[in-house]
Amino acid sequence: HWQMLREHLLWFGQRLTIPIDVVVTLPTKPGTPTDAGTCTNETLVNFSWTESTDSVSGIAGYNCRIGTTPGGNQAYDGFVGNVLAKSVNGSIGTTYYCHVQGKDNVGNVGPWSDSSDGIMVVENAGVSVAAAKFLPDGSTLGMSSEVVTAVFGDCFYVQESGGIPGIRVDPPAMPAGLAIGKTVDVWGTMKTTSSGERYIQGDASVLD
Ligand SMILES: [Ca+2]
Repeated sequence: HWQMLREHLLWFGQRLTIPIDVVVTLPTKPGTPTDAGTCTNETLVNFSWTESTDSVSGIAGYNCRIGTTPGGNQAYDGFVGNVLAKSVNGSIGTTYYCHVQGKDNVGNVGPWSDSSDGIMVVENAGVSVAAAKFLPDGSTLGMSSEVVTAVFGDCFYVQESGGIPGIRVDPPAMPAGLAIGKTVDVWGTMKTTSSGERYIQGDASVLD
């Protein structure tokens, strides 16, 4: 117990040190946002994530960025409130990525989540190889669970399980884990080579 007796008196006695704990906790890193797969024919692109926590002050909500590159913010950059999902209107042929950051009730922000793995808005989702070949050049498409039948240095071929024909896919870089017999999802844009071969300028993710 202490008491100030009079102001402006200089104190020459023993110094007092009174420790004060200031507790600052930052929100935890939220879960990586997820999307509806590798491609969608819905123009409303939805992302959802698992919560960030803050044991002291509680979570006020999330800063959310949605971009056309991993870590980008070209499509959305803002505070979404205390929800675990955000949608944007996507453009056909564009791939979208999302990452989020928790904000607590006293304004501290935590680390950004990792970026989602991307989802492309396409005109034609779930098409077969045969159907893809009927699509005009420039059509965007997605194909599910195709089987890899050949792999070259800069392209590969897929076909339906047990089916013929196959179609060539030209990716920007060969997908990790790609090999003959693997099952892949493929998405991209239909094109035709100068020699008349139909192919997909696109990408793939290996499912198993
Ligand atoms: Ca995805």
